Amino acid sequence: MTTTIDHIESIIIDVPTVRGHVLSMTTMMTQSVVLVRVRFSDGSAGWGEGASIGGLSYGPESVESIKLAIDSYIAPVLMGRDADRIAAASGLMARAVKGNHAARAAVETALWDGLARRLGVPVAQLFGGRIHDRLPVAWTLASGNSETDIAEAERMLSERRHRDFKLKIGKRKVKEDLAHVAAIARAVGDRGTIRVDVNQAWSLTEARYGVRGLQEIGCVLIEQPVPRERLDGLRALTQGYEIAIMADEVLQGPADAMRVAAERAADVFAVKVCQSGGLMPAAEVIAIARAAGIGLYGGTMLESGLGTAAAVQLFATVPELAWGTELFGPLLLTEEILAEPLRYGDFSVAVPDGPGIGTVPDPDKVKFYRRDRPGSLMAVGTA
Ligand code: MUC
Ligand code: MG
Repeated sequence: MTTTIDHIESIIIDVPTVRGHVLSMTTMMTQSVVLVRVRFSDGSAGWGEGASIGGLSYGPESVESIKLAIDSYIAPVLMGRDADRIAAASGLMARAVKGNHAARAAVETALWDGLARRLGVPVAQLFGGRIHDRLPVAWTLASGNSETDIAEAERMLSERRHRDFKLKIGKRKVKEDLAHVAAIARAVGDRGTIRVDVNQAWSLTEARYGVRGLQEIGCVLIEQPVPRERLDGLRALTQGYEIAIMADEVLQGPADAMRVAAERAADVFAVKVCQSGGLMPAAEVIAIARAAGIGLYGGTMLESGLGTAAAVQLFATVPELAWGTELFGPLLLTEEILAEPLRYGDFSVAVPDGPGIGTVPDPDKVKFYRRDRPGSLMAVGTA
């Protein structure tokens, strides 16, 4: 008998971050994500997550737009459809909803989680089976202050939690950012690696100056230094310097990946499930990178534990993740929302063994952090 999609529920949750997270375009004090629960006709269920960063300041989707797209446009076209035919469901979503990749990713992930649970296997098994039992995890230093960042890096190193550090820059003058990166690189020395994420903030002129300086400091990777529209600029930097240039915001799915690869406009892809439009499109981005000889990095949209677990399932199947991952989302939050948290340690995260994405949210935590709970300040628009 066919198992059908019976019900799709989307829930916005707001969880405070452990400290202010300063990016070039915004400072986050809270991370908001959308949890999606799909119920199927045989009584099974699947969970997924859609995330964005800083409202609409980072990208074209916010949690409010993700929820609206799911409730008003995705759920109606998927209701009653065959739950096991995820490719068909994804096709319906793509036809009914243009763009809105995080919304589609959240639902698609819940469908994979549901299918894997019905089969009694981890999601990784549906993507070829896992190759890695653990994935290396970088940490982002983004307090906005060099001394605080150095103290944080020291703590991460001594706890053996992270040794690869991504610094968020692009908000200050290039020269000030270079001094900031140099101070942290000096403090970390050869105990770890230093990468930066400019989040599109530089013009090509600023980037030329910045990239040369970063290269001299010993930084190993520069993420999205120029705006996503400036593929020519990204290409000039990739081809003009030795240091690795990583594409992030420019990669909104497989078609963009193909364009960047064809132009040889990046050395590395930061692959994000939400930005790609789901686990399968992210797998396609990965396939394009592998075919083009582009390095891979497991990126994050700062998903909570749920979305992070889904990404862990996918990246565990990738033969070579030359630049590791940054799947630290739940560690940036003051509270874990999973019933069984992901296990971090030894500079890495363990791939969960259980069926589906390997974990589920804790219902009490969801109840506590959901925006529509009675008395929530976020619900009345004061966020
Ligand atoms: C980004 O642009 O990569 C990932 C890690 C982090 O701190 O911010 C994000 C977004
Ligand atoms: Mg980035």
